[in-house]
Amino acid sequence: MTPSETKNLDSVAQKVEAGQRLSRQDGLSLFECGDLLKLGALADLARRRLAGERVFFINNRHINHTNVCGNRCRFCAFSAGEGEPGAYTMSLDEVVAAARQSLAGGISELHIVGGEHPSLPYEYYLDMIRALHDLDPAVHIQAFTASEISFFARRSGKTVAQVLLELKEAGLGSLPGGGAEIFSERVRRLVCNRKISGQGWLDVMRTAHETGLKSNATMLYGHIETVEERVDHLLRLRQLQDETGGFGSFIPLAFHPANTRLAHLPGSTGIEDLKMLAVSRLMLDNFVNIKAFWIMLGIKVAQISLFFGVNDIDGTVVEEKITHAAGAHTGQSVSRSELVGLIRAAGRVPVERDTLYNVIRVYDDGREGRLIVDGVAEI
Ligand code: V47
Repeated sequence: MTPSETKNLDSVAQKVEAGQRLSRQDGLSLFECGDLLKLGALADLARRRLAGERVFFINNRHINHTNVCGNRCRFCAFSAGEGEPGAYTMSLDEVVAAARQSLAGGISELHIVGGEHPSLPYEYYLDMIRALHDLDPAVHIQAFTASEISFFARRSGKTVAQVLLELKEAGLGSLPGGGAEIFSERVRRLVCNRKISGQGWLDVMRTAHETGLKSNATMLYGHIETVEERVDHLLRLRQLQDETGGFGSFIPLAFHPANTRLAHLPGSTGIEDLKMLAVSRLMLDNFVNIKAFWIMLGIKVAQISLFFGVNDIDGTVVEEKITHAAGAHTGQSVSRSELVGLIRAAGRVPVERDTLYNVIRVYDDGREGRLIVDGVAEI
């Protein structure tokens, strides 16, 4: 590190130690910092203070009901035009069958994200939520990004508030954090010019929180955004969280370039991923949960990220199409015992949570390498 980088990091470190809020300039200094381990130690301190020693995971299932999308974002390898080869749309029966399959595995959450299909009626989404809620009212349905919600409103001629209320009445529990990408309009014009604006995404989330629906927040990084734009994104999320307190977690999403129209870009490195997570923990002082989405990071980097500010490694997932279409090499699913083992090996306490971070089970039996699930010892 240059002497001025060292000086800047020292002053940020003093602020973190004193529990003070970090500024835009501090965020830039953190990204410029060449000392990854020092950054990790600071994020670890902030994590310990805000989130303690527990590491969360969830037993969930992702369903991507359609890949047909009118947005055709340049970073997306998942979407297809209507009628194009590879385009698919699940019938409601198929969505319900996929959910039913996972209920036997004791999932507590269905996580549903799809394309913005130009010709599916609004009722398809309402009926989907109703049918899934009827299937098992105890399972939390986390569905539809803020971008999809805004699309449903435009398509149905209703307001965002009406759409959210109707979906909530049908059984929607919360919103996932996707669709945020990078709030910078410069970047959005270049990579997702048909998508909801950054401000539009924040407005939908504000309305959701006012309607009593919690949500997550994300940021897609590692493509053409600058560090200034990353810091700006984090600050805008922090501001909204100050206003509503409605965000449950923040998940930085590492861009995967394969099969996208940005395939010439290299994608992020492991060091960049860890740095991104650490800076998120430090800047987002009002987000208790910083989540590493192992599907995108790889399970080993996700485990190491527990020393870089992370306190949540997402879930069992079962099936994921968006990142795998863009070249992710990770598996589709990981078992509960594997997640527990990874967390234990990091010296932390595994906790299975529900979507809203209520504790389902604390794995604190202390038996190294062994996991007791429902009274039965698993290796
Ligand atoms: O909005 C699209 C991203 C998001 C690529 O809330 C890509 O817990 C990487 O919403 N490389 C959808 N990312 C996924 C999503 C999500 C995922 C995990 C957890 C949560 C949560 C939500 O996936 C999109 C976009 O930002 N994405 N293409 C790609 N090539």
